[in-house]
Amino acid sequence: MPFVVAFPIPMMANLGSPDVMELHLLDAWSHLREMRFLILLAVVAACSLQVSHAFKIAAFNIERFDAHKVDDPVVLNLLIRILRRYELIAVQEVMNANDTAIKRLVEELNVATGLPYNLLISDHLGRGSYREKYVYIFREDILKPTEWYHYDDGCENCGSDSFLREPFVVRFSSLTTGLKDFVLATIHTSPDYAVLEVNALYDVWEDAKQRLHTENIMILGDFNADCSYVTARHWPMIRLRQDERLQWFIEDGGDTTVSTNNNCAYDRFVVSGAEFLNALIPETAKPINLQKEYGLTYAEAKAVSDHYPIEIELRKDELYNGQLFGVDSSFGISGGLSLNGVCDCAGVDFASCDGRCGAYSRTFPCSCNASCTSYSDCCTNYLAFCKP
Ligand SMILES: [Ca+2]
Ligand SMILES: [Ca+2]
Repeated sequence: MPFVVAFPIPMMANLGSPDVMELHLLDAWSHLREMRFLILLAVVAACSLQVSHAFKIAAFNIERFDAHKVDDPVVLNLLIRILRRYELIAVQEVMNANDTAIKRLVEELNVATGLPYNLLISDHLGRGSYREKYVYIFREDILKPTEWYHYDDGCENCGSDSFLREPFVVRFSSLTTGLKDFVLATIHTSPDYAVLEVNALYDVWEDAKQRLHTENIMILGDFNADCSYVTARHWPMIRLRQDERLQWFIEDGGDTTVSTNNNCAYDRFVVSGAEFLNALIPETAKPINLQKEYGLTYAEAKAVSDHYPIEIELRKDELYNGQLFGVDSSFGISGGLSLNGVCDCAGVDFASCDGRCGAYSRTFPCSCNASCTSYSDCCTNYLAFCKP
């Protein structure tokens, strides 16, 4: 039950010196009041249980999320109003190596809602010193993460890995939705290599199906899949877009950016599996325009993020019996370390950018990262392979 109520006890000492009879009457009256209060509470709780079945998943790039956002009471309040719409949120761009800011956000969310949200946190991901974490925030009373891993995207020390921030894959067990078991894989692509990384998400999908023995998979997050990063001419070369078993939910004409100067559908849901697709209510998929939804100025919305959250609703379990998961697991679950081990780089051609976009090291003879053009140290085939 999402309710915790303290009953005020009448202070007998303040009632003067009533005789025994009066005391019994007062006692009975007070019990009657408590009973009526309890019945009222039960009715309210039952009603709230019925309407609490709506189940929404969100993906939200909270631009450079760190302590300065939870320290700002206006931004914190807005973040809580946004997050409380959802049962499950995949957050991108969590900056700090220590998780104090994101934990504080979820603690404040729990105080505001009276609900037990918990969080599952990825490794600190990136190729250089700039790193980000993925975080799943979820209602622990109705959702349980049962398996998780970082996608193994190749060898970072050879420059042959495929993602700047490899996807963090989590399987959830869900009580209140018709779909009881599903997998989410969240991503924040490198804008410089969005075409290649969105294409490589196809391999993440194939790998997840094999590892987890399910087709019910949603890839969600900031794909950077629009405007200058992914253009109409790129779609034919992106397997994730071409395979008809995968359905895309935020349309190309959508706008997931706070900026009023552009109209970019960077953030997406991509879903496979007949059961998952049947469980979704397609018309509920949309970005939440923060300015319109919360009556904010551009500056107020921008203080929260440069992205809008995107959301989608899952059908409820019509036969849900009110069962809840226990909430005794630790607060702030570590998702462990990325699987990238040190590789021997056998067979890797360090003079080529084929399969090595983003590669940079002082020990490499040439570079395949976006700044190689400014430093004039690109491998000769950089443009051909990395800027399709
Ligand atoms: Ca990587
Ligand atoms: Ca916009």
